[in-house]
Amino acid sequence: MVLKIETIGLGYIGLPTALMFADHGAEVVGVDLSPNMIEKLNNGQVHIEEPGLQAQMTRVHEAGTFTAQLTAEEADVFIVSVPTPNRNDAFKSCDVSYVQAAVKSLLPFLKKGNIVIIESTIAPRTTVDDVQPLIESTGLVVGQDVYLAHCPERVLPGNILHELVHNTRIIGGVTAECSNQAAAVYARFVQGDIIKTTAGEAELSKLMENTYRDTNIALANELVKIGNKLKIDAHEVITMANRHPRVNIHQPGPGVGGHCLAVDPYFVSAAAPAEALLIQTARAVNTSMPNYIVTKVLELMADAPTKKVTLLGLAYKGNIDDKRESPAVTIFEKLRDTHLEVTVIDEHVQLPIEEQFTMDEAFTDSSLVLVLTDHAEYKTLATEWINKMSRPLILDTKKIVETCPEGATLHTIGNMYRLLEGVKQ
Ligand code: SAJ
Repeated sequence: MVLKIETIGLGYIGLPTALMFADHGAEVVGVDLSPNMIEKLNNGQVHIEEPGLQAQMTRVHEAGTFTAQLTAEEADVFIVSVPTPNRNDAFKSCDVSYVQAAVKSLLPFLKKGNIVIIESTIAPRTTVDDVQPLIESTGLVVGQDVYLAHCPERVLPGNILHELVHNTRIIGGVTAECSNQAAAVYARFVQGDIIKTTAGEAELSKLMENTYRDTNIALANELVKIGNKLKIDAHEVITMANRHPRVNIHQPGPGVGGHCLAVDPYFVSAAAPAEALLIQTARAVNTSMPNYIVTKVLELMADAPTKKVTLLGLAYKGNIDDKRESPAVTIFEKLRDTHLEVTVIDEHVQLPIEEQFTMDEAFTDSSLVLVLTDHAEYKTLATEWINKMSRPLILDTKKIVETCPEGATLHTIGNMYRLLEGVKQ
């Protein structure tokens, strides 16, 4: 018999997951709230940009194994993949209301033998404390009549289809049988290891992966502040330190963006605020970076020949179009509120038409170019752009610029003390 899988939430993770199952022998129904999206998907068109996804959609559309609709119906397996934003409280805790609403929407169709999987990133204990009681309100017992597990996704945008198949998959069942049942579902396409654990361990391990990166980046960002104070190049220090076989300091930058690293650590610290001191400090260091950069820009612009500053990049990281939680956006907004004239360029992000400039236009009469995103386009800065500047100073916060014409002064965030000394001389 063909396995019927229903995915609730068809966003960046839900849609690729749904199509992957539809491409591996399952009959898949995708559920989402947006009528426009549903119509597009049923016409065989994907609504998100991800390499290989449209080709996979075309395949399953032709095979007739995927359909999208606005409401839930009966299935063998339900996969919940809906957003979990930060709440507006002091600790920015995890808002599980969309997860709860999604689970409630499938309850009328739940029957014996069904498997419910939560893929959304959730605060520790959510599966057992919030989802299990909802499911058991139907009279069905988890681990006996139906199976419940948290199976977090860990894929990197831009490489989702490969990583869905090849990454290690953590399966956190509420009981051992829940883990066995959910593991068998993913075994359809996962070629990486499938590790069975408890729901709580799966929830916290997912969160700690991103928290580890956030904390490590905070260390690099703090090192930048220390290095600029002591006049020691932080990038050089990191390169040396990382030659040690057991050291891997991450890269500093203008802050940490995206909807994962800048969001997930709060889910952990909100769950145990008195214990999670390091996690909170790391967040504070990373969120302080835009202000730190803005302060340095104001110092660099104090005696500049013009008031114009040019920003390269708005996306939260290189070669993507995603601006969510982007520190570049924060820096842009803060600089715009000063006396400076700010021009921004980002070839990957859709900007209002009146804010679209060519590189030539963006560099003309500028007294400082501030690189904020590591897009490949910024590896080489052309002589004709630099020649248009009033004062050819470049501050590269992502250490992406490899080729800079003679005559320009280029410094990274790690050694901008040199830039500041030069300006003050
Ligand atoms: N960043 C630095 N320095 C670094 C690395 C990154 O400043 O050394 C910044 C980036 O510029 C960006 C932010 O951190 O602003 C996040 O970028 P990222 O590439 O580290 O992560 P995401 O948010 O795109 O994806 C992460 C991934 N998690 C890990 O690598 C542990 C991905 O595998 C997860 O699936 C994803 O979060 C998620 O959905 O949780």
